[in-house]
Amino acid sequence: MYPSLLPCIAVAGLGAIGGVGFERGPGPDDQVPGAVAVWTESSMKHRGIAEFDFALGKETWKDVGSEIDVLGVAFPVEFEQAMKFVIDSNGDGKPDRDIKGQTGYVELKGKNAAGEVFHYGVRFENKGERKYSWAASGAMVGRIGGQAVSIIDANANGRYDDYGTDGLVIGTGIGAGYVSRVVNLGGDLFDFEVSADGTTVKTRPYGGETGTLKLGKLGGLKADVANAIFTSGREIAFQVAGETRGLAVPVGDYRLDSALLKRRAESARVRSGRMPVAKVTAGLESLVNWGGPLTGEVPAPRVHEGNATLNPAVKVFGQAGEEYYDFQPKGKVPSYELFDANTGKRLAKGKFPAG
Ligand SMILES: [Ca+2]
Ligand SMILES: [Ca+2]
Repeated sequence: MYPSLLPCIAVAGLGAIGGVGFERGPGPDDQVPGAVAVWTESSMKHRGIAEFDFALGKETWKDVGSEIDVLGVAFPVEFEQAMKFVIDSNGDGKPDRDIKGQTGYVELKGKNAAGEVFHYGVRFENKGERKYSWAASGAMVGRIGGQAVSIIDANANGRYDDYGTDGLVIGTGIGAGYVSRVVNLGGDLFDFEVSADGTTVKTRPYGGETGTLKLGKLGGLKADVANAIFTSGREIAFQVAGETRGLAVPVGDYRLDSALLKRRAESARVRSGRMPVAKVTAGLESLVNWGGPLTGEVPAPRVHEGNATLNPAVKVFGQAGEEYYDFQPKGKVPSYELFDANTGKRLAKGKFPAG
């Protein structure tokens, strides 16, 4: 049996898409909006993460040049070998840390424009001779409303207040959503504000109407859902993977922003594709059924004596219209069966071209 994350994909040349499953039913008890909502302030502290394993919705990797710049502070870099450089991690003019090989990690220390000391974890990936990229490898962490909260500078600009972009992990899992104007802490919704330097978070009970957003089990695919983020507008986002009973969210239209599927060393990403928005209405549950059966679409496949020639630009869709892409590792690809979209007759089977 082929052990791929996405074991088999039915391919239709003209593309038939599976149905879309949205159901509504009674939701959990409605929150009663509080008459007075008072902000509560929580302090957060940087924690460097040498073994970074958060699943982020999106993240920015920047090139390592002759320095790394965080918040306007330059941390000089000097290459000693094709795959080795030294970095001045505290800006005192002396290189103090070696980075070599495929990956590396360092915690930087500097002073921001206000003269306050900041710490900033950075991870590196080798991209060739004398070429490395870096991304944030730390989080501002604290406890809010009884929950562990981690905020990650996912776009590597030194700030933690990029709503809808920077990473937010609630609880102890690895699945990150985005920093959001409204968050769910232990089942209750709160307005959420984070300072640019990430040291202060303010919350107060959310006073608007709420419903439940529930992502069903990933149908037919042998993979763990590392994260699944739905967004409503640019600044409201919820990570719903692992929320098997659904998650209370403000009413609104929710769009699948991204999800990451993992199985051992294999992974695939998911984006909304043709999935319609999930409408969450007051007091009700909006259920999104996703996953297999998957349908692939290839432009003009050719079949000759049972051998199919497929354009590698295949698009793979799930039952809600969600699109699967970025299959890793590159060489490992799903198998397929090619059907005539008009007659349903199987024309060929095989594996997708690598790449
Ligand atoms: Ca130094
Ligand atoms: Ca940021």
